[in-house]
Amino acid sequence: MHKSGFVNIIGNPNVGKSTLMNALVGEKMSIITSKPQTTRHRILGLRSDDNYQIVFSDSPGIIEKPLYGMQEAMNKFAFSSFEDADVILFVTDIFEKYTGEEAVIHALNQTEVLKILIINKIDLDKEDKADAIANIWQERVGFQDTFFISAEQKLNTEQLVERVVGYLPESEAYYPKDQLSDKPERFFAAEIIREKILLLYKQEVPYSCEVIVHRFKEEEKNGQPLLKIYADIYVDRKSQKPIIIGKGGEAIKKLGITARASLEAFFEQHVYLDLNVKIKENWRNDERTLKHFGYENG
Ligand SMILES: Nc1nc2c(ncn2[C@@H]2O[C@H](COP(=O)(O)OP(=O)(O)OP(=O)(O)O)[C@@H](O)[C@H]2O)c(=O)[nH]1
Ligand SMILES: [Mg+2]
Repeated sequence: MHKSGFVNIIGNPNVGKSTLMNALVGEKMSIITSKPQTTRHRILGLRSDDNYQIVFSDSPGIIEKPLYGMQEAMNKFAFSSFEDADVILFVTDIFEKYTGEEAVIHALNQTEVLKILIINKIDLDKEDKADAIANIWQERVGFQDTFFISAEQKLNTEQLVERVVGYLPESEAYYPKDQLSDKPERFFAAEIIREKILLLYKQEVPYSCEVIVHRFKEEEKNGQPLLKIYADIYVDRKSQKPIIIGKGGEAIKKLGITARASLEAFFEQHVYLDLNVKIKENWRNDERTLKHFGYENG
């Protein structure tokens, strides 16, 4: 018997959804940073075996009060994950405070999809709070199951996979078994660059950036393969361009070096990286640009 199904990972920003997705798939599909609102799109990560295929979906953290069209699109991606699944993994961590009034709780109670409560970051649970947190959650939402995990240390994550497979319907695989994601290589290239922007720049600057890879080409140099990646970094205000570039180009140089190292690790080959900063005033609220940047299905 072969099982297949869709398993959507949902939760607030910064609880470890992307870390969990990567741990479950076994590859770096989603970028991870210590900053909230790192993930902006839905990203599929596939895990296949002879007897099953799990189609995981990572999503942006739910934003209670979206301020930009971009954040509204992110919320649409997040809320669509409540419906098109066989199993929902609702992730929270031992630090999160919920009032019980949040839209996410309403959405969890509305959906008829099977739900598993995931309490993450138990490696940091010095005061043994995880059980009490799980009890509060169980009172708010009828979860079919609860798991205590550390996504970062892969504690209990393989047991979670086994349990999830148990819940999946009998079905043929939806994707070729050797496929890992639904996204093209240039999407991952852009995400890796954006991850470094989140790590290197402060405050609002990384949130106002979008990275678009406009050329992604494998070439040869001196008989060696070389992956050439040309990316534009869009900022949404003029004043942010000199911040990205930095004094004497220092900041963008550092960005280029760290991004290139990660790109080489990800694509397992030498990379030439060309970065350009462009201004697209107020793009986070501009419908046409949002569409162009891939937020149209939000
Ligand atoms: N100690 C510890 N840290 C974790 C664990 N899982 C995730 N983190 C950290 O929590 C932070 C957020 O992780 P992400 O995976 O980016 O969280 P996310 O829910 O995808 O966040 P958004 O995409 O912003 O919604 C990062 O600094 C991770 O390293 C864990 O099990 N233990
Ligand atoms: Mg994420």
